[in-house]
Amino acid sequence: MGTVLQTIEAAKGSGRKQLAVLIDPDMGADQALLERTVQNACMAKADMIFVGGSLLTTAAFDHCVELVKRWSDRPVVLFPGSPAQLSRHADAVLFLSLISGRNPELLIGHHVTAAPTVRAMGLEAIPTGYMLVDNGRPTTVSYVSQTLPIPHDKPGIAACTALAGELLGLRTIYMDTGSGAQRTVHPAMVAAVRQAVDLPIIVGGGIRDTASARSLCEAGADVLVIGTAFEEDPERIFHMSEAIHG
Ligand code: 1GP
Repeated sequence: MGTVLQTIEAAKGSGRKQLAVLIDPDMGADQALLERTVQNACMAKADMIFVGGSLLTTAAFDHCVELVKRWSDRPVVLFPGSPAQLSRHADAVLFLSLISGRNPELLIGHHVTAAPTVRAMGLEAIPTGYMLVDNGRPTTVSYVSQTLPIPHDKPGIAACTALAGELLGLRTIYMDTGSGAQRTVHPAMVAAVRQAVDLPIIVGGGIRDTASARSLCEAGADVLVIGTAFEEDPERIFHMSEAIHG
């Protein structure tokens, strides 16, 4: 079996869209709920499980990742909101650089802090250009990161930003309107980024229905990340998975 990045690239190459279920590490406080969510993700044939969040209110991050790994046979990928969100129980970490923003700590600072730990844990690091996109109101991630998101209706800015990330050697682009967002990234913006770069494109934030999942995939998204919709309605994961996998 190859690395998680190789799996994502192979799926992209064959046109197979992927579903990543995002688990908020605070869910670890309710182990029964966490176990149910992980089991649902596996039964619904989610391709990966992402664990992370921009703001944690509980301290049991490592234990949460350990439980997710124990209960699932899918790759567990960290989507860290801070260098504290690392765990040797995961398979990989999205080594995120917030390229839509101009906060040096999130472009390189936290990476310097986290790099020795990532190496010591033996985690696969997936160099990822993270682009925050405006969804009409501030989200936790825009507030916590103290960065300005890319305007929702400016696909050109997103395309140039993604291209810069590709030229810098990043391996995936993650476009996000933030957890629980009122609207998703506009498919036209995904299409513009698809035109600009050949990297796998991950899209998340506010995906709640099969129609928007399909239109994001058609626009060129390779991986859809869904969290809030499954927390609100766990059954929805089965419909969304079908819509994404076709
Ligand atoms: C947030 O992309 C993720 O960073 C998922 O968002 O919780 O809105 O699905 P949702």
